[in-house]
Amino acid sequence: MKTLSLTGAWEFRQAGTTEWVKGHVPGGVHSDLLAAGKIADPFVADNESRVQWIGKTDWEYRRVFQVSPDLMGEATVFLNCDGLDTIAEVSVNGQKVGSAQNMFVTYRWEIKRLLKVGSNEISVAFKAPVTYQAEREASRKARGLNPTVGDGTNIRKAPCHFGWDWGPKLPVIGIWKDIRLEACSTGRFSDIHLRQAHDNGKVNLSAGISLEKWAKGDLTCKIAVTGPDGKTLRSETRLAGEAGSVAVTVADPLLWWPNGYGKQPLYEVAITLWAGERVLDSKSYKVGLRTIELRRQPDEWGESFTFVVNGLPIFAKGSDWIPADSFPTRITHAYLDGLFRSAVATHQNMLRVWGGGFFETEDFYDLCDAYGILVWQDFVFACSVYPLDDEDFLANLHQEVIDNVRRLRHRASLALWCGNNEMEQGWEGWGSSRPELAELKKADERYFYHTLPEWVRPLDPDHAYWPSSPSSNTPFKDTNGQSKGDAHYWDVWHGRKPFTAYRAQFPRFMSEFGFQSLPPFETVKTYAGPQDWNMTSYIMEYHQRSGSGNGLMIGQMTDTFRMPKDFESLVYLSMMLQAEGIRYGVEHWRRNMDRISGTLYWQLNDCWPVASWASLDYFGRWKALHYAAKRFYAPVMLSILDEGMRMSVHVTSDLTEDWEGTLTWQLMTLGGKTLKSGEETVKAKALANTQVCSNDFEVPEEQRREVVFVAELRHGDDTVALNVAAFAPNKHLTLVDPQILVDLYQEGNNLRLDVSAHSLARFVELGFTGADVVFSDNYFDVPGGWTVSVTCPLPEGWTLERARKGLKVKSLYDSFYVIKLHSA
Ligand code: BMA
Repeated sequence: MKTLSLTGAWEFRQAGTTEWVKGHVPGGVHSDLLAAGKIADPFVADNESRVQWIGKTDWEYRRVFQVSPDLMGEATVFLNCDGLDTIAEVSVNGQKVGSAQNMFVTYRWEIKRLLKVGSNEISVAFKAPVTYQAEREASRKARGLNPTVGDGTNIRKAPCHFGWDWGPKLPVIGIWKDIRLEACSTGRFSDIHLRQAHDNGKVNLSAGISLEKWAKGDLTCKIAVTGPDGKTLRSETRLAGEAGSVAVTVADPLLWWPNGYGKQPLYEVAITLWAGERVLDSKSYKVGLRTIELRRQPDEWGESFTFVVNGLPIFAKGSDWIPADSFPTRITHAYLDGLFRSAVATHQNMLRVWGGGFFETEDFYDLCDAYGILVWQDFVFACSVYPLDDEDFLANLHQEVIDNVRRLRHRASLALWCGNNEMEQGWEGWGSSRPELAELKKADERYFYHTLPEWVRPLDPDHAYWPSSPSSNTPFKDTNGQSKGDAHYWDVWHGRKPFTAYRAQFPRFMSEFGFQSLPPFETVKTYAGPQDWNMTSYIMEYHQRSGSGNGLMIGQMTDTFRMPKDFESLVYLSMMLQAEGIRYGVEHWRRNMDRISGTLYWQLNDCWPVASWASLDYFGRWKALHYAAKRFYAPVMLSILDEGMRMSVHVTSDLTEDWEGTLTWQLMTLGGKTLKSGEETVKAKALANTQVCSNDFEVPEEQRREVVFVAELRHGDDTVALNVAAFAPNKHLTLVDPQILVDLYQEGNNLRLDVSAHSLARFVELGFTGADVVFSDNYFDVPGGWTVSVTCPLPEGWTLERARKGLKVKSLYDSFYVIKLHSA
């Protein structure tokens, strides 16, 4: 096969105008206009509101390319478009080639008859997505149910492109994936289905082959599998017709494990198609060998919902994933890799590719395979009612399902296919009373309980299917139930319940729950100027898409903390609040790991700089929540179950072997005076929660604001975790200036920071002016008289002296005004 890439420099214009502008493929109109200096950055201030015309405008892209006699010498020449976003008509040399209606489908047209040796032109005309969506919507009997999120239900395009409760309305238009010519004469692979059968310690790795042929005669298909040890297994088969299979047996497989449970060895699989001595086509894959199942078994609480890998039940620790940039073609490998490293550093082993975005790129799934991140893959439907009663719409969906299931089913990281996000819950909660929706409700059930699984099963019999998230697998009933299936719990954020409400929830798998914060101040500065640094300013509310979200944050903030003294303190408190809330939930669910099999907090990342539920902001900066995740997702987690005056200490272990350590605990004053203390040997059972001790302290009312409970878990000389629990809300603690002292040392390319405090320094935030670094820990407590050591990389080009000067330190005490009374 010969290929000719058509990516790179193109030009584009608004349809009907004459000015062509330089553009780039893969890319899109917004990012091309931005690069050409024709629009202001939509992520800054309220610029997004001034580029809304783009989505209501038709656009054209074109380029010239040279075709060689060699290419034209082949029997067929196909135009391959891996991703057209979205309603597009493709022409070559002025003649129509075909049209596209689905961002997630791969289009392929034979175009040899339209080509000539030498110069050729390709053009792609895009219809305005907002206009297209509105026209279709107008012809529908029933409309979307959830007006707080974007309405893009009539076009097969990432729903969040039309705005979401964390994202801007920037409907991308353009060629967003690879585009190329493929010329071949004899035959090519049209499909390869890699499967692995584990039996008695051996793995049979097979490839089901489908061919497209333009000549008679047998072809040969070869498979070569190279293991991490460098050894290659080979096999081949003769194919007389258009289908067959080829396989090898790996006798001593190195198994692939989710992050935290083992390594991620990947086998290189090369599959080639031969006509005699000539290679016609080749495909390569990296495959992790493992078994995976979603175990749903009756138990004392109902039915389990546990992912089991290589026979081992996994506690899924992770988060929900949204597109990493409003403009998907700007997402670089380095940026994506950085997000994954941050997820891995916080012990995450599962991401849910949420159904309001898109099926992710190869790069994304490569990283999942490489880092051991399991993927809960939603199909692309979210929070609305789709025209699933429309035959054309269904035909469009069918191709989308075929293309994407075929593309992803060989991935070691793939754990689950899930029908949609919150549509079943939507019907149960907000929509069932509207009579005109009855037909659509039936169509919805038919699609997610019959059509879709019936399409998926033959394409991929090896992965579980789940109808919706959340669901109990009983159409529209008990969708957020506690006995079966997965749950989304939003009563703390949207419902304004206190964090303690998390402890009343015992779902079988918590696939969404979240609490917002502002992004770090450095990030706020990218979109808001000093005049906007106020929670209810126009710009701060503009970069808040969850209704009155800023007010919800303030409400909970004043339940927990004192009034912040300035905007920067408010930013800090919002992050602390989010970290505390999510910690509270996860600690509870992990303590109950025999009943709950996973927590995915909403959400890992952002697509632009905004107030949101993310733990990593748009620039990949770690919010306080991300540091908290490193602690609450640790393989050995220390937690304090604080119930009134009773403090119970738990150690929850995801290790596969029993673990031993020491717990020391103290009841101490904020100033560091020990009132009571104890030491316990910790024998933490593998894959279980262990209660280490439980004490009712009966702290007298008048002491409750000045005493805390401190628990330290040690392994030999190392501190594994240090937790502080209070007997009064943080806002009421009688905190005094902790006089934090930080000693900095250079250790190779790293810095060690010894942080000590005279009295309790709650939620110490470290940072450097002029450099972004990730610390080994941040937003941590330093009890009175203690020293806590953390490390970080020495910022590039910095000296120790510069680091000393640039260091910024604060704690909860610095977030509120203290009126100092001076005696005369
Ligand atoms: C869930 C998600 C998203 C949304 C989030 C926050 O419902 O599925 O649709 O962004 O809540 O409201």
